[in-house]
Amino acid sequence: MIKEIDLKSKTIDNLVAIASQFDVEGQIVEIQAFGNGNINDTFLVTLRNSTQKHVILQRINTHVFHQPELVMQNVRVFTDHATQRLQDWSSDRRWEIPSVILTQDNREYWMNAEGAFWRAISFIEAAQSFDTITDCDRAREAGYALGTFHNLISDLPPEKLAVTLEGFHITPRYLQQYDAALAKHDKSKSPEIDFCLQFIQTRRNWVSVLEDAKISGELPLRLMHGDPKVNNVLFDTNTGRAVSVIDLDTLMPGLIHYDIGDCLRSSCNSLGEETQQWQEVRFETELAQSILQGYISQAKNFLTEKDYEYIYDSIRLLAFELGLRFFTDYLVGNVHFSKVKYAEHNLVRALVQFQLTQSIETQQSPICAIVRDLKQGLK
Ligand code: ADP
Ligand code: GN1
Ligand code: MG
Repeated sequence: MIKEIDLKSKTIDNLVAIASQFDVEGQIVEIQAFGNGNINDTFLVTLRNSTQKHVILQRINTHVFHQPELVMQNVRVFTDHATQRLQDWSSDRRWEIPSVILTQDNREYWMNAEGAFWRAISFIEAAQSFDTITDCDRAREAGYALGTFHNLISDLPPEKLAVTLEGFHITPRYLQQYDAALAKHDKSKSPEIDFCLQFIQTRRNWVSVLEDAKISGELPLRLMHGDPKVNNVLFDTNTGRAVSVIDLDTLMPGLIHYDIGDCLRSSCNSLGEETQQWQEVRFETELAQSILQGYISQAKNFLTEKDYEYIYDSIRLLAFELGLRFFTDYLVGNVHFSKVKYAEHNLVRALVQFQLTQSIETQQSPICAIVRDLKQGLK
């Protein structure tokens, strides 16, 4: 938790000074650490005498995002486009798009002398995120949220957005990084490490499944969110309905299958990514059915036959890929996922994802049947 400790030791005055760089109305009454994101440092700023009750203040992790100004550029292109699209939206449902709050001198971010990169984002009021999902209604809403998000960007050409994280979700690249890490690793052997090594070894030849489909043209390059895990979806606190997809840092050209897989791998694991009971982790197909129902209700107009064919692979691959990323990061000493609470944290996170992958594999038939039935139901 090096970064968090370092931030907590900053005086609140420092954070107030940073928040004051942005064009926020009224007086700042409180600033507190907020949310459970793995990458950025997020704060909730509470205001008085202001039309905005709160704003989100974030320090972008520049060890992960080397060109954070490009991230902000992408966010602006998206928010401008989606806000425009929303004006012609026929649905009367609540849907919110977070907006960038500019600095006092009209910039999208503020940097201090040491290069810390800060931004402010409008806070979506009367909404909350969850780290896990346990019921089908919420699962359907999570799927609806991703479908709505994809729908909003379905007419925005991919080349309008920059690649802000080279190799993100290119699973064969993660395998190369893993091989390089393994060549250097000096961790003592343990049954858990052996399990991970073996698990990766037996799936090596399959990791390019989505990249191959991209290269062959079976799956087109589109825009993706990149990180639609469950706690990046906000739900209305009164109605429980999904109202926004946040965390737009990895919005860039890619495959929508990375998003579909990531949404399902994260939402259908009711023990959550952070459980230490990794042997108990299961992929819950009932939740998957509801998510896909919600998703397809919004995405059916742009999904192709091939898109449906790769849904099962995308779920299996994204769980495996995240396990591989966590395990590699454990081997190299917690570089990307640096917010660790204990030495083996990234190892345990990897075990959770590998256990989830195994559970997905053993349920291939029912998962494929769900996809087939939902697709047939559209006819
Ligand atoms: P990270 O990249 O570290 O995951 P996020 O952008 O996802 O950071 O923010 C972390 C958490 O803060 C989210 O899971 C959510 O709970 C909360 N959050 C972030 N932005 C907003 C927003 N605009 N409105 C409401 N809550 C937000
Ligand atoms: C990170 O920032 P956060 O917590 O929403 C990560 C995702 C992982 C996720 C796993 C930029 O997302 O790729 O799937 O953790 N984001 C980045 O919890 O690496
Ligand atoms: Mg997040």
